[in-house]
Amino acid sequence: MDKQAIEALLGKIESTETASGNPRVQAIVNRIVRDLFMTIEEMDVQPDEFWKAASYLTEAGRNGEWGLIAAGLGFEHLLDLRLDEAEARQGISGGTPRTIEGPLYVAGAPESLGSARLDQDEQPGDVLFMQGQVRGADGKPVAGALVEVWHANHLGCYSFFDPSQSPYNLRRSIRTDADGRYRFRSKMPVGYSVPPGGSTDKLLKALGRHGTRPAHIHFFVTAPGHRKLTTQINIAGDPYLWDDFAFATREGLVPSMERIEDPASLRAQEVEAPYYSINFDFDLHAAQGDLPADQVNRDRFQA
Ligand code: MBD
Ligand code: FE
Repeated sequence: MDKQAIEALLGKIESTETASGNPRVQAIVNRIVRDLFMTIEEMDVQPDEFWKAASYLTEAGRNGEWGLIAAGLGFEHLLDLRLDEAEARQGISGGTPRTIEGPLYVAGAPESLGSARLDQDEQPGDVLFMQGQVRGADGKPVAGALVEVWHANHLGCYSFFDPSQSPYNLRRSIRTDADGRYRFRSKMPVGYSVPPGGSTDKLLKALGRHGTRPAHIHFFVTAPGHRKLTTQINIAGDPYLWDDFAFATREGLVPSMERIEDPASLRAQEVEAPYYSINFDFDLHAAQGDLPADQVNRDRFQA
């Protein structure tokens, strides 16, 4: 098709917009419509294909899978890379790397001081202890920081989204103690896979991709005077460690894990079988102006 005819149509559409609209929305929508017009033209998209896409988008919304699709197409990781760059431009580097929140956080988990047990439901798998310190940019421990932690069970499923688990199973909020320390006991998570037959699964299959994440544990770390950290750690040795469908694995977020089996330790930790232990410290950046917001607004669930 004649590109000038496309330009003429774009111009006509944009000319209907007025100052009563939102200029930011106008600029972004105009850009996306232009890009999609060009895609339709250059890829010779047929009417059937266009309407199939419209149905797909409708279905994905009805299924509540937009958060999964954003992760799977790499949008969420792109936003992380852009935040990293914005911080680097202000001379901020180092600290614990951020990585994506994902769509499965639930607000309102029980809060405790210093330590918590996350596994409230009976479930198979190895016991996992994880502990460490929250530190500020000066390297000093941060007392009273809030460490929000959430992860999947032995089947890769998250409470709230999986009605077979009790509310807030494997979800807790831990305040660091006077030495800036947190500690929790849980059960080893298994990697998540997108719901079979769902919208994300269909899209990934059409792309010849899988929809599996390596085993991981999510964190929000917040403390007054510091930038909020959204991150995850991965369980070393997972076959999908560097093949995450959400592109979230990063150097610095794969702590070594110790298997502990000596009887004295088992007794001291009140566990019956050998367990795993991960030490991991969170290094925060100081809050400062001239940086993109560290509190990201998005729709979140509250149980
Ligand atoms: C998850 O558990 C997750 O962390 C992300 C990012 C996407 C889907 C499931
Ligand atoms: Fe997750």
